[in-house]
Amino acid sequence: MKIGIVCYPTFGGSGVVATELGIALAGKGHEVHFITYNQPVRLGYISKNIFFHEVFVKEYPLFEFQPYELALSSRIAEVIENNDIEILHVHYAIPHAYAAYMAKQMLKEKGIDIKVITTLHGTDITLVGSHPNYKSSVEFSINNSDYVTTVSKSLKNDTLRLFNIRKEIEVIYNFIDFKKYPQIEHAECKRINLANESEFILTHISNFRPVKRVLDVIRIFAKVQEKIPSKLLMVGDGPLREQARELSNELGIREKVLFLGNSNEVNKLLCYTDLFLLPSETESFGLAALEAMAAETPVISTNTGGLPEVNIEGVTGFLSDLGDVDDMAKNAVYLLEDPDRLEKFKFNAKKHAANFSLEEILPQYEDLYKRAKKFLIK
Ligand code: GMT
Repeated sequence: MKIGIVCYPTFGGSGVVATELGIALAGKGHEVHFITYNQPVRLGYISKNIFFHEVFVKEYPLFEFQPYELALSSRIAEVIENNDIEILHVHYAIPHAYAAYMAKQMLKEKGIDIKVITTLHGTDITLVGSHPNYKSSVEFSINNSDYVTTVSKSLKNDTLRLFNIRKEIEVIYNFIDFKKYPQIEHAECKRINLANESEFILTHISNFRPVKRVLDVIRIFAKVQEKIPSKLLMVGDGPLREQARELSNELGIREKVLFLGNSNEVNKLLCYTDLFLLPSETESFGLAALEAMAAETPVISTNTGGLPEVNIEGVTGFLSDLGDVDDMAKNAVYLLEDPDRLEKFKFNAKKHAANFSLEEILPQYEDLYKRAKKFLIK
C-alpha cells in the first residue's frame, strides 16, 4: 500500500508513534511518505520504502503568523497526486486533520480519492482541542475524517464527552518495538558515570510542559532520596526546565539531579533506570511509561487519563491521585527498599508491556488501512 503520514516531527509522543509506525510499515513492504516541516527526530535516516517530503512555509512580512495549514494542505495534495498515495494517516488533530480535509477536497476536484485516517493523541482533544478557540474546527475535522482512532479507551471517552462526534472511534493502543531494547541490556548498560553502585536511579522523561508536573517529580525525588540513596535523571527539555532546576537547588538536592536534555536514545537511558516517575496532570496513554516498562522499569504515576490502561496498580507500579507527592514518594520507597519486590515489579512491567508490542498493534493499523482501501473510488 502507499501511505502518507502527517505528524509533528518533534520529541512529542504523537510524532514518535507516527514515525515508528511508518518505519514498521516500510519494513513490511508498504511505501511510506512522511509529510511534515522537518525530518522526524526518530526517523534518523531515510531507508527503503520511506520518503520524506518537507513542508515549506514562506515567510511574508505582512503575516504575524505564517499560514502553515495552507502550506501543509497544498503539500499533502501535491505529494498524494505525484505518488499515487491511497491512504493518508494524520497524527494529532490540530491542524493535521483539518489540513487533510482540505487536501482531500482539493484532490476530489481532480477526480482523486484518498481515505483519511485521523489518530487522536491526547492534548489535541483534552487540553488544546476542546478550547473554544479550536473546538468547532477540531470537531468538524474529526467528523469529516474517514476513520478515527484514539490511543486509549480513556481518550475515546474524553473525545465523546468533549465533542459532538458522529463518527465511530476505534481504539488502537500505542506500541513499542521490543527489538530496540534487549541488545542494550548487556552490552552498553554501564551506569557508572551516572551513579555509584549503592545508588538507585530514578528517571523522568518528558517535554517539561506544565501538564507533566515536573516540579512534582523533583518533590517526589527529594523525599525518596531522604530514605534511599539515589539519583534522578531528568531527560527532555521544555518550559519548566529552569524552574525544576531551581527547585532542586532550593531543596538542596542539586547534585543528585542530572538534567540531560533531549535524547533520541531513551532506550539506552532507561536501561540504567530502576524506577520511572510520571506524575502528569493528564496523559491519554503515557508512551514514556510504556517505553520505561519495556526496559523493565516499574512506573510511579498518577491515575489520570489512560495511565491505568498502561500502568497496572500493584503489578507494574503504583498510581496516585494528581499532586499526591507524599503517596508517590511512599510507593517509590516501598519498591526500592526491597530488592525482591523491585525485581518482581521489573519482571511484571516488561511482561505487561508486551501487550503493546509492535507485533500486536501493527496488524490493527494494517487492517484499518485495508478496510479503508476497499472503499476507495477509483
Ligand atoms: O502532550 C504530550 O506529551 C505530547 C503529546 C503528543 O501528541 O506529542 O503526547 C500525547 O500523545 C502521546 C502519544 O500518543 C501519549 O503517549 C501522551 O500520553 C499524550 N500526552 C497527553 O495526553 C498529555
